[in-house]
Amino acid sequence: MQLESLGDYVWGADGPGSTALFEFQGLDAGTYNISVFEGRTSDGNGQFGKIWVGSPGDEPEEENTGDFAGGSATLTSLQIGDRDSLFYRHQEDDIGGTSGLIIKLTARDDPIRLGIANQVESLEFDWDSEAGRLYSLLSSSDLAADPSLWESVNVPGSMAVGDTFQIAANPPTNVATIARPTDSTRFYRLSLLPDPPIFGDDFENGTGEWVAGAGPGDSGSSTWELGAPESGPGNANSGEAAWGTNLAGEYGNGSRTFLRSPQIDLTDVERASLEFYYFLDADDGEGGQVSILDANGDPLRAQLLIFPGESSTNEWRRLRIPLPAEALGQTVVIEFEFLSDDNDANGDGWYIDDVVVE
Ligand SMILES: [Ca+2]
Ligand SMILES: [Ca+2]
Ligand SMILES: [Ca+2]
Repeated sequence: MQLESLGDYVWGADGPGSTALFEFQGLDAGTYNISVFEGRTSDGNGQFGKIWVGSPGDEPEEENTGDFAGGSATLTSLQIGDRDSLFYRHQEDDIGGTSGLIIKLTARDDPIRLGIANQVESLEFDWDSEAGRLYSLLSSSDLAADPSLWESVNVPGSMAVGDTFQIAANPPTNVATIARPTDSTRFYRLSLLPDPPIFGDDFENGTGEWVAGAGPGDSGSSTWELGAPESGPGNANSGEAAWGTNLAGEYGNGSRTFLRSPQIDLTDVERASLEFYYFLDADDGEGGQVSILDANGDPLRAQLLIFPGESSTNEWRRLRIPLPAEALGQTVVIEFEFLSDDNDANGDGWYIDDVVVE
């Protein structure tokens, strides 16, 4: 998915110096060859990009594809772990472009070793586990059945989340014992579950510890409200509820109104991304901004993101951005602030839903 656009890409053009960053999530762990190519055959000024693995902060300083004008470039033997993303940053130079990317898995990482001991009355499983990870033991009487149809086994000590019994890691080796099933043949596999988000709120369960308030000079003409939007997008991005600067009707003049998240503990976190959905309809010179605050409400990173008004997004948009280094290793608060001027040309405002830090 597209992660961000810089320079002219924000405005839909593609002038020299513009960049566009793409993130590919959820790739199977293994070794990869990554190829990028340009379909156009005549490109007099070369074509370059950056390809890397890990997180946005691992971006190389310089291009690393080499010149692939009129052809292609391939980076070989990239190791992608199960927590890694693959990134491609396109570097625009006004002539040519990127026609595509080929992501080729050349060797899948070895699966986790799962041992099973038959104890007559019970079955004892053991596997090598990694700190902080979550596992699920899956079972089926049909080896050929689609893995998504295998049932999650209720292992003693596991935690039910939906239909999945999550087993916390107990490194270096997890041991789980279950009563031996009565059927004559049964198959088991171990699933490594994705890391749960550090923080997430779809706003379907009330205000919680979110705080709506006003900054210095606010006129009081608009406030952040939680509920079903009647103006703007006309609906929440998920479920029934979202936050909006006036859920029914336009915002007023002179707004400086903020919405602050609960405290989010990033004490032991080395990298994290912020994701949320937004709808914005504001006049020129007005709009929203996102800042990262510390636990006392002081800015760690003011104006991490700025959303200038001018026209309406017309739909909910997803945004995902890595949290800056200043925000890591401590407890933070995310602030969404909406600002309007004293000009009567106003819009439906800013709406926020589905905030996730992971
Ligand atoms: Ca070029
Ligand atoms: Ca919602
Ligand atoms: Ca205005």
